[in-house]
Amino acid sequence: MARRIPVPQLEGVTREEFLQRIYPQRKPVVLKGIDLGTCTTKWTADYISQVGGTKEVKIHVSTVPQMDFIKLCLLTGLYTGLQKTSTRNSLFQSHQRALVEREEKYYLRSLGEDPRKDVADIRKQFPLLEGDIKIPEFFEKEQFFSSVFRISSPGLQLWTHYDVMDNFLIQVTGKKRVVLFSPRDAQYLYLSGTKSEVLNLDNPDLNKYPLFFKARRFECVLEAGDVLFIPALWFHNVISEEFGVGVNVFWKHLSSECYDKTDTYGNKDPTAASRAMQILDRALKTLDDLPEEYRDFYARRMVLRIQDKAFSSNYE
Ligand SMILES: O=C(O)CCC(=O)C(=O)O
Repeated sequence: MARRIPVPQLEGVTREEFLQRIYPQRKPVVLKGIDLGTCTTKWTADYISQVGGTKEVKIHVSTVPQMDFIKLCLLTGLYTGLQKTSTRNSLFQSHQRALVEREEKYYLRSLGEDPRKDVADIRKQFPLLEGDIKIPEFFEKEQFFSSVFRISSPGLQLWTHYDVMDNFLIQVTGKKRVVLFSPRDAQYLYLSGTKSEVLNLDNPDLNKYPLFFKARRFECVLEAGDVLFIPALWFHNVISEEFGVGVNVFWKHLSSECYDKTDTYGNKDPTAASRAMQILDRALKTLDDLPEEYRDFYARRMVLRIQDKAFSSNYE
């Protein structure tokens, strides 16, 4: 079983303390006692239904608590306290009976007006709710990337993934358990793109994922009013212990030109990283010209070069 390391919790941290002491460490931390405005008392399911009820949103529906992309289906409907009131998505309609016969779990992750071009921004998509929440002003305005409204059913688990932006995950109501893994442990997480294939963190299939137990597991429980700082590239897995409403705000850590201009979700690798990955894929393909014995030898030499270059000792 992986070691569980509690994420530090800090009370009443100021902007200066955060920027000078906490941010440079590039480690997750739970900030408690931050003034978030009236949202923590106002944002009940009834209130959100009234204020946001005419807004059409896309909601993920899952027949199992552990969401993955295969068992997931998107429905378009009006948001009324996470009751579906209208559906347009034919995929959903064809699965509707199967879904309602079992227990359904819902997950809302707000999107921009045109998700292919626009980032989510609660100021634009939910102007009537925006006034209730004070986003901690710890970063410069130019660093702002997106603000995402999230609502989830109790028991729902979001797969382990990383984002490329720094993140303030604001738990407005409800309770969530968040498990985090350092970018340094990426090699134990069985990645497929930005996600880990290991869905069941508490009882992983160690025959399939034998190295998973080596990943150091950081953990915290977010209560209403808590803000979790998740540095870019830190993996996170979120289980909603109660029905909960949250907002997460992505901030740029690197200068704007490093990021992929087509990224509206905050999870496309920086352009230099994508280019390097493509070159690596080409290099590996080039090795296909050699017989297996040689391919294996030169692949090992490539691994050694990468290890020498990438695993710097001063970054923990
Ligand atoms: O709180 C959630 O529902 C998910 C949060 C998350 O994945 C994120 O902020 O990137």
